[in-house]
Amino acid sequence: MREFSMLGKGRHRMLLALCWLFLVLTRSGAVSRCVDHACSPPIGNLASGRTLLTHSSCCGNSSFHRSPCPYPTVTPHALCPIDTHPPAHMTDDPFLHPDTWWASGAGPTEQEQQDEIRLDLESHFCMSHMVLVFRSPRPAAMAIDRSADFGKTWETLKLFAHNCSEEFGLPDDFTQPGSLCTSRYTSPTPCGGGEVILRTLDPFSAKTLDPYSPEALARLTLTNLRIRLLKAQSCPVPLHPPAAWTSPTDSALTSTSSTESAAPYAIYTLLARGTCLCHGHAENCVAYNSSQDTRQDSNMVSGRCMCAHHTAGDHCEKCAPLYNDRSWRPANGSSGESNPCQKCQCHAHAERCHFSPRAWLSSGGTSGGVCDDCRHNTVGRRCQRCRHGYHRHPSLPLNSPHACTRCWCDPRGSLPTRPGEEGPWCHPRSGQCPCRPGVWGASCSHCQPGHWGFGEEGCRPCACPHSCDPITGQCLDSYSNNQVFNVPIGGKIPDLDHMFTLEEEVQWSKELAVSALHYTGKCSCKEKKLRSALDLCKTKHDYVIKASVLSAHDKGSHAEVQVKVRKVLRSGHVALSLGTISIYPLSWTSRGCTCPILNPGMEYLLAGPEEAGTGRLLVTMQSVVVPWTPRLGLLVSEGLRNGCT
Ligand SMILES: [Ca+2]
Repeated sequence: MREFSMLGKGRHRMLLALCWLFLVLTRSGAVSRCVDHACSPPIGNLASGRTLLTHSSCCGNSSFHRSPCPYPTVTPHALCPIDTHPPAHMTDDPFLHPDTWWASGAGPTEQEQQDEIRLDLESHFCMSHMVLVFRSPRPAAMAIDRSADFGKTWETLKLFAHNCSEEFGLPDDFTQPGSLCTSRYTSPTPCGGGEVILRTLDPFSAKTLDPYSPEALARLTLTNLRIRLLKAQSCPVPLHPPAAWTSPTDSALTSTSSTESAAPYAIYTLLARGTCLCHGHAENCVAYNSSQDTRQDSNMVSGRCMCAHHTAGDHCEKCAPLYNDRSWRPANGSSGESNPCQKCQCHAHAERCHFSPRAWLSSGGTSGGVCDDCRHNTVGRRCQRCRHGYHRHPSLPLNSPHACTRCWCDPRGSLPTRPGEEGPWCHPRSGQCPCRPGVWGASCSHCQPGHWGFGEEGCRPCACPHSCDPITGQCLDSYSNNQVFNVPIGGKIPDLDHMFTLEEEVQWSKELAVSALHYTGKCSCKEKKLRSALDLCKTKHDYVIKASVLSAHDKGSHAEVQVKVRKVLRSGHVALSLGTISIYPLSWTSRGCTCPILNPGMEYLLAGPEEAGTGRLLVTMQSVVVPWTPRLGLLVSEGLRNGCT
């Protein structure tokens, strides 16, 4: 069990050579090992390139334990005696400088001699194990401590003592495995080249524990390392010095032993093997801050991770800003899973997102990212909706910066915005504005069919059944007008089936029937006979026309008959021309039927008076309504030409 302590100097050098070879090999890898896999930065000596602090480095003297050295040292170097064995000799290259060492100052007595070596790191690192190679006999009592909070609190990793119960009141881990104290590495022999080795994880844990698990990191992580040399011991005088002690190093030791035997502790090498802390998400680290670049040597283990797997932070301890769709996890060093961070779907409208446990749960454990600061007028967990006052552009994709376009609502036809709202509002998908009553169109810009008077109060319903002039509200009363719809661009075409039901057809034919005036049984008309053209002249009719009856309409208060004028034989104040006009039978109002009878489809000779004021052509009981014949036409034309003058 004590074979470690018996490692010779040659074996120690071989170990260092293997480590160095490993470092060279791992740093020259061209293909990233992080692709779809847990990865780790190269392992190196954390003490390399860094300043070790000791009592002697603050002008070490024998009274350090009465007035401890105030780390970090502030003593001007000029005031100190030249230190021929500075702490840096513990971290120099063991191949280039095989015989350099640090030596502590001498105490009043060997037993009281204490010293301390401290390594302050600028960030969190992981240390797997450390090795001390002593030039002096190894201490009779020693402690190795670490801090993970930059020196605020300390934890002892291991105590070393010849007699654990005597020195520390603890059992020896030889007799009680797992004890904090051990008697390993405490023998004074070998007097030179004796090693002390500390493994941060015990061999069983090192094999079974995922190195990126919280349990492992709790053991491996540190910001400061402290070696307390508590009790020195002298080399037992060899009764028969071994003949093998003839190496140059050993002869150097022997030759200088007389002059430097006062140094109770002397250390060739301090090796703190470790890496920067990256949670399995990086294979390289760079200097923690730029000021370090100037004094960084090639063997130095830097502290800031170059993160892969969409992680971020000095230690890849969080997800990159846009990759928080699931919570951050360390990689798994046992299975090799990289456990990368997942990108949030923000449709190119956000540059960061955060993880929401609630969103994660509601998605059934598939997505928990919530986009932050959605741009381009979008809102929503995924920036997938348009914000108030904007609506989706009908043709652009959602990830376009112009996917949301501003609502345009006609202020006259739209409902006013509510207090506190900025700008007009429309439906976020369709862009439909909220219209006032009777108003139509996506931007509420015109009246619905059957409404009129677009303005601040919306549009009013037409007074007549179907349609009216959209500006004046005047009823458009012909059948044909009903069929003309002012369909807005982008508006909805009115439901024609609805507008013209069978019922309407029935109503129309009934109107025709009632007003067509062929209910001869209802009214007994004493029709005026036309015996000669003189009859026309006698009565002094205002108008005499040849016309065919197109239709007749019951207007409630009166009847209106549409005729097509074929020939104007005489006209009064109203200028008549060929074409469709209306004539008004008066007898409908007074008698409920119209005499003389005007049958649609028939062609008549019509003569009657004009209504004063309106200029309407009237049909009275004195009117002439005679079915037209060519002979009659000839007769009347001739009579009017000759007799009515
Ligand atoms: Ca050295």
